[in-house]
Amino acid sequence: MAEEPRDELPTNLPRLSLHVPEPKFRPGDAVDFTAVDIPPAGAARRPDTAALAADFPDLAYTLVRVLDDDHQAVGPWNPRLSPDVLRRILRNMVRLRAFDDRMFRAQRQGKTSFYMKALGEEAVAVAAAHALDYEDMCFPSYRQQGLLIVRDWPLVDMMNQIYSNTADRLQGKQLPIMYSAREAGFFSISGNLTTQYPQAVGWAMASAAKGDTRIAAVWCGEGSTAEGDFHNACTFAAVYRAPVVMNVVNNQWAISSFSGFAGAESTTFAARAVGYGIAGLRVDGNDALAVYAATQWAAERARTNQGPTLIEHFTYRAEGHSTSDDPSQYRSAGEPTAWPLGDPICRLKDHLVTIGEWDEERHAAQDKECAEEVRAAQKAAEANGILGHGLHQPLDSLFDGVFEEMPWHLREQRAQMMAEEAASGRPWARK
Ligand SMILES: Cc1ncc(C[n+]2csc(CCOP(=O)(O)OP(=O)(O)O)c2C)c(N)n1
Ligand SMILES: [Mg+2]
Repeated sequence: MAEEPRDELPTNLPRLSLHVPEPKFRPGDAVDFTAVDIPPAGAARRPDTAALAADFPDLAYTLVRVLDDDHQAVGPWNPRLSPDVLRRILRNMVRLRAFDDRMFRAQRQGKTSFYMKALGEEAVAVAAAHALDYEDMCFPSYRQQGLLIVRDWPLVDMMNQIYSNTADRLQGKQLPIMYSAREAGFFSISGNLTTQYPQAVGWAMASAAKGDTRIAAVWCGEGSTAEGDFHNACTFAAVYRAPVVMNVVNNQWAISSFSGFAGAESTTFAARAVGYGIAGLRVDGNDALAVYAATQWAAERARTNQGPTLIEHFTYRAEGHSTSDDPSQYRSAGEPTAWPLGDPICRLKDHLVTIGEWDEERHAAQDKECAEEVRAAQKAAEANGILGHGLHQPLDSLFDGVFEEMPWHLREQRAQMMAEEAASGRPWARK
């Protein structure tokens, strides 16, 4: 119970008050992002990967940027990728956007209950997946479907999971979009925010304890850094110098709470690293080349036993949080277009065009090809059923897959459920 206010207060002391963060713009407000500090591309230094974390705390407070306003790749972080690799990164971002677009619409058509887009943040997962080794273990949040897309996981399999249909390998036991693909080094997504952080650090520690060569990479949103799990993971990673790349995707929003509620008014998210003695980088998350370079640098540190790196990807969530969200209720509609770091796909496309390795016609044709690839995958997935067309899995499979050997009380519950269903006459009980 709250304590009653005191009757008598000292007259010689100021009254205490709390600071409650408030976002700059609310629905209907004109948006002006000029206060967002954007250092020029190429300005941040690039320390040697063997440098001590304490030697470059400044990199946690700036922005590593490679693509400049003239679409050139500049500065010490330029990863100098071949045009072929640049085109592959671009294509995978386009594939991801096409996938998101199609599945978002599928939810609106009632074919699934839930979907989450990565609109505007495509570079974060896609460029990182290109910079990591296929063998490295990824611990994603729900917004890194780009990892699976780059690792060429079948789109049909992802859709089967979204539809919880007969071909869903997870048998409808996970919320749509909470994929799990061990063969692609993609750890099961958890709806409980930030559990993947200590799991990733633990996996990385195990890899090192076994004398293996594989590293881990993990992602969470900026809002999720407020979870205790984030901080426990940072402590373990710092103490044991775990071979892990820790990514914080600062897309400014955590459903309807803005980044200020996770601490963004006082400092950067990359600055969390400084307090733990971890290497920290703050990166332009809409610059695929900067994301690639930072990930490659952090991965090299991890591979050479220099320990963990925390990378803040400064970006913007251009869409609602999920299909269950309506951002027009809490933020200005002008924000996504006013975001000063632009669109990651356009920026990489403009770079390729500028260096003479791409053109608008090829880009338009690629858009069509990727949309067609996704459409064909959707058709194949829907042949296995969509959510809402009744049960796709045998009812008694509900209890499978938790324990190696089912305990007696679950066997009893299963038998009771089946008996009740048989008595109800509902069709699936007879399966
Ligand atoms: C432990 C826990 N708390 C709250 C939620 C509800 N929830 C789901 S997503 C979300 C916002 C997370 O925001 P952020 O970490 O910034 O990631 P983003 O969605 O922006 O990618 C919240 C509060 C949850 N799933 N788990
Ligand atoms: Mg967020």
